[in-house]
Amino acid sequence: MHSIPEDADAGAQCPFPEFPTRTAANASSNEHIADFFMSRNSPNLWIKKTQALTVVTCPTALSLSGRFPHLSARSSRPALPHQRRLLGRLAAVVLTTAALTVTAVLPAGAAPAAKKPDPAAQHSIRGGVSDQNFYFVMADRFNNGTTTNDDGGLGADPMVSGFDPTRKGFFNGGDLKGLQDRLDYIQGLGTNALWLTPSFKNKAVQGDGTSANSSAGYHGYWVTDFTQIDPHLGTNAELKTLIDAAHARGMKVYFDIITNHTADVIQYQETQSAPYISKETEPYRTAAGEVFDDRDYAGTQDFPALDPAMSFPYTPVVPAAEKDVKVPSWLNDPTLYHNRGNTNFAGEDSLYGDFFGLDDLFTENPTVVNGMMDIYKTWIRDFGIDGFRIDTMKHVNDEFWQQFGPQVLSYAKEQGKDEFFMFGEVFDTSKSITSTFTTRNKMQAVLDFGFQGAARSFASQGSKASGLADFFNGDDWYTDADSNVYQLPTFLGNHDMGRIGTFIAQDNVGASDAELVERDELAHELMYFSRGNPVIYYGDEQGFTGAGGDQDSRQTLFASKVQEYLDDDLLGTNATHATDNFDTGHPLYRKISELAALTAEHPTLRTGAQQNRYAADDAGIYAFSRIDAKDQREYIVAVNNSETAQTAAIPTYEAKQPFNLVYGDAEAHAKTDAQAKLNVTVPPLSAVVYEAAGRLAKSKAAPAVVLKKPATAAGDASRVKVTADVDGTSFYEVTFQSRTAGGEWQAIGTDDNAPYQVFHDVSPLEAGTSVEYRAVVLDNRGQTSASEPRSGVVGEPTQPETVTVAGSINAELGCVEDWQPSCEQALMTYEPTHRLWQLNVPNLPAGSYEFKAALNGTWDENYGAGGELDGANVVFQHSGGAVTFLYDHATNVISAAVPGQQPAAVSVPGSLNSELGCAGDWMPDCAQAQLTLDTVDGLWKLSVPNLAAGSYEFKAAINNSWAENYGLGGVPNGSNIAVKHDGGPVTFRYDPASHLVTLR
Ligand SMILES: [Ca+2]
Ligand SMILES: [Ca+2]
Ligand SMILES: [Ca+2]
Ligand SMILES: [Ca+2]
Repeated sequence: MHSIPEDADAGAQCPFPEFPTRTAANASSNEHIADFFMSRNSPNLWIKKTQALTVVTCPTALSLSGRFPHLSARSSRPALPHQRRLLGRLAAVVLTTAALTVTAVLPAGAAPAAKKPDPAAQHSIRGGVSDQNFYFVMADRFNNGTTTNDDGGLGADPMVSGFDPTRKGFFNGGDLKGLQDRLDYIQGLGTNALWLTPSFKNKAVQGDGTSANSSAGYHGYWVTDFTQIDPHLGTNAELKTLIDAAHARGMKVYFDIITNHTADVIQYQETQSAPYISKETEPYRTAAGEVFDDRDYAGTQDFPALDPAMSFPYTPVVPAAEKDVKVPSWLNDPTLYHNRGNTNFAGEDSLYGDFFGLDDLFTENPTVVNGMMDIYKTWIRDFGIDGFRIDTMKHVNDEFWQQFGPQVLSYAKEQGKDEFFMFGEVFDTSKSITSTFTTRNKMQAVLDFGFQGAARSFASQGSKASGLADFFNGDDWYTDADSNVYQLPTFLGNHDMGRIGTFIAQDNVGASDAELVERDELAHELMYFSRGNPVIYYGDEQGFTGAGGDQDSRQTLFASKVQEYLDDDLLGTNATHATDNFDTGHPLYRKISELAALTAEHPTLRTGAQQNRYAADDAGIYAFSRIDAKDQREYIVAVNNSETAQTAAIPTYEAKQPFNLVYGDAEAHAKTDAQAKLNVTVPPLSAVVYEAAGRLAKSKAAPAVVLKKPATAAGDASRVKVTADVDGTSFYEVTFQSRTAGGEWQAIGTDDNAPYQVFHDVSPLEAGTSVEYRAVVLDNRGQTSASEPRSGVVGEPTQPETVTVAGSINAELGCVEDWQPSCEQALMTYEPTHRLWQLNVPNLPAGSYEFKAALNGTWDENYGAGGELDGANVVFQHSGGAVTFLYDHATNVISAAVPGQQPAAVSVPGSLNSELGCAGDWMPDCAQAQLTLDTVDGLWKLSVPNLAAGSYEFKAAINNSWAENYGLGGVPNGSNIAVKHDGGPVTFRYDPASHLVTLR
């Protein structure tokens, strides 16, 4: 982010030295003009040669002719000695484009001129809700309010009723009345939002009819009747009573709903096992037998008539006894389902396949879209439901959500539900994927699976604290005009993946119960103090654990008779599942209540802007600020995942600001130093929170802002990454706008933390379309400043023929001489999977090197520091050994990376693991997925003699766990790396310098 305008002339003088100056923080206003140099790109922009950046804007641009000739790369290197010293000294923000606006040239200390703020400037929104404390509860497993409904009115046979309290896969007896009886207990946790697992009438038992291979619909995900509460759980009237009782206490009630599938009722005439048949193999046909593509109709109100016998790859058949089992009755029409067989959870079948046999609805068909909207609108109207958690969102097409989201929301608002809130289950940790649903697909929020992974790594696995900083830095993927990351529900475990208590026990075998509880508390502290709406999975407050996910993580709070639960070791208590566990004195219950109360007292900790502040490179302190845009009182949260006390000097917004402790075991009072750093000591495995005694000083003037080159986001050609460099240290909110040729400026979204960026959804635009961007900064006095516009192009850039690392390293690489753009030994290799160019040098002698990226073998097109065309040389100090050069043609940035200490193990967990002979997929600790270190070139390699043809996804995992992992582009916790393999041999190579996994 820091670079220097190239070719600045240190000796030049501003012709108008009396023109007012604007200084950055810590710079005085009476400097000599000779201390300034002029930017080549902005002839009326002058930059001061000191540590703190000072900018002078001259009213008239100097003529550039003759003064700054277009220097070739050859003549621009080596950099002049004085320039090089300058490069070292200056820690300045990039200011490379055109002149600053008038608001940015106010003299320091002068009263700001009354100037109309730029109307584009916005506050970062807090849409949907950002103050909910969810309690996520499975009604069958919470409290048995009455035994009269235990068998659901279906009689004594468990294989018919589904009721068997000795089996974890059957109804255990809990119900809505039981929930209502225990509202005090739930509210005592600070809960203000109750999220019920699906509660509609289910197919009571599914399976092959044998006791061993059957289970019951106790979890609610096998719906037959979408209009009725399951009789095991109660009645519609009891639901109404429960909702009214919750509302009377100020608690909302959320329903867990499903639109992807119904119970498994449809069978296929041709097969029992039902392998997936692709649309390419067997396209859909109309009732008249004509081939059509359903995608052509998705999102419209049209759809061809279909015929069960003609239209599908499998012939759907409904057993006579179940012909009318589904309600509403339109659901009994088998042509309203995809009928292609079972999903393998990848590619097309992820949308069209049956989820473990469950009947997958034809969600491209408007009959299904409208039918589903009607079902759920009715529950809003008749019961006053406050919102929905939406199951299996990833398995339903985009066009469905683009209708369902806005239409159901506006209906709820018509019903007076002003805060109605919907969030989807998108089981994925890649923000590029999960954020699609809140941007392109117009939904309000998704469950934050990424947070779950990052929080577990931190609190349970002792991973490096910088992993959390990396994780939160990606939050900007969610920023758009009507939603952002602040409204995502966050969680630590759930009914599918397993409980946080289980993960902590598994990750810390042999640790004391006290340590396990401390780690559990640390995870909750991180969840309550960081952005999002925290979700408590019922039973976590009693230290529940369990052998794993799914049925093993669905224990009852009432006394259990399930053998697998009775031997669970609960954290923080000697209690077992043999007795009720509604203990409000349990340490975790008390901790969660305390966190909820504290954040209610200090709402900024829940809704304030969150700014990364500090992260240790190892286990240790991760710190962040929370600050309310209006209140302007900063909080510092510091969490420590190491087993010893840690101290850090944490950057804040303001120097000499007193802070008071509001949470944790630390000094009661502290004060930031002259560099605005707060010295904080955090005890092992715990959290500390400080609140500033005063408000942030008002900004004197809105700071200068410059856009970086907008570039296609790594791994997602439908998003353009737009980043603004803001020259200042106060609290700012940056609104981004875009327009295409002839169009009006449109708001993309507003970011309230550095780095200031958005990932603009350009999916409606053709590749090659030019989009213009601008950024407007709003400071805490309501003043604004705007960047000059800068253009980006939609889609992947056309890659050059070749890229060479041309520089003073070339002779060492075996080239004839240095600075040789045509040298073969300096050619980089294009890695199509990552869309990056890479050159791995196993052993480069120690020294100081300079280089640039030269394209197509000549200097005609070359990029230097900061990805600037004809820019300054990149300087690289090397202590000897392996180095990897990387060039990204989307940003034109070339960089050098060196490996740290070699890890003990590297593996490629992914969907290919079972093909490699692992027990399952996505197994970082699988023996067959391990790479070995090739000491010749310092790369880790795994050669697979014959990998079956297919589409695979994987990542690199370090030391057999997910705690440290790298995805697309070598990004920590990044997106999965996707490849299509034609079959045959393949070698996976992991480079510990760039963290890229490449295939050969
Ligand atoms: Ca019951
Ligand atoms: Ca589906
Ligand atoms: Ca949105
Ligand atoms: Ca940001």
